[in-house]
Amino acid sequence: MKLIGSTTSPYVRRIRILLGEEPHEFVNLDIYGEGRDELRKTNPTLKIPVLEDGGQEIYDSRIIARYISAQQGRDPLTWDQQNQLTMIDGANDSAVILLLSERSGIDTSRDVMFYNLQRERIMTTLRTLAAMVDEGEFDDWQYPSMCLYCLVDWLDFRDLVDWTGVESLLSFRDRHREEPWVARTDPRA
Ligand SMILES: N[C@@H](CCC(=O)N[C@@H](CS)C(=O)NCC(=O)O)C(=O)O
Repeated sequence: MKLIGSTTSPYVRRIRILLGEEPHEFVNLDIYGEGRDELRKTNPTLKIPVLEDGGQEIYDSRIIARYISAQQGRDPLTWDQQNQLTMIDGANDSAVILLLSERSGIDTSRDVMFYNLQRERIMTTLRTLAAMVDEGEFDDWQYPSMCLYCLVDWLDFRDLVDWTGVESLLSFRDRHREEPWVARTDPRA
């Protein structure tokens, strides 16, 4: 099994944590630099992660997680867990847009519709996820908790949000720092 990604992507990190000790090769690409040609050969959507297993390529962390979870004999996600993933991905996708825009020299703090929508989505989803954390919905270290961990830690790493009112997400992150593969996949390392 081969996982193609990068050490900084939160979508890749969740799969690395899920894979844990499963035997696999990890290919770390700089997708905006010298690794882009390799990415072009790998995935026409030009996104990571990509999983290759016995001639089967799989795109998108959500589908990759389904594939790995089935192999690991994990229960399929409930509809509520699927909704949690959709919220986590919604916030994550909008935050990636903000980061790539900033790197393109665009001031995303301007009062314009497109960036207002991204910032609003990030905060509405984070507030809902923080309330779920307070209700104990992410106490178990299952795939949705791994995804939430990777989102929160990445938003903090990239300094993309003001945590006022959603501090319980940072406490959630701090409570789970010792989980398997979390330290080994730290994007700051
Ligand atoms: N829905 C995808 C999102 C993956 C994604 O956006 N990955 C980022 C890296 S953090 C990426 O490859 N971005 C490339 C781009 O947007 O051009 C998944 O869950 O795998």
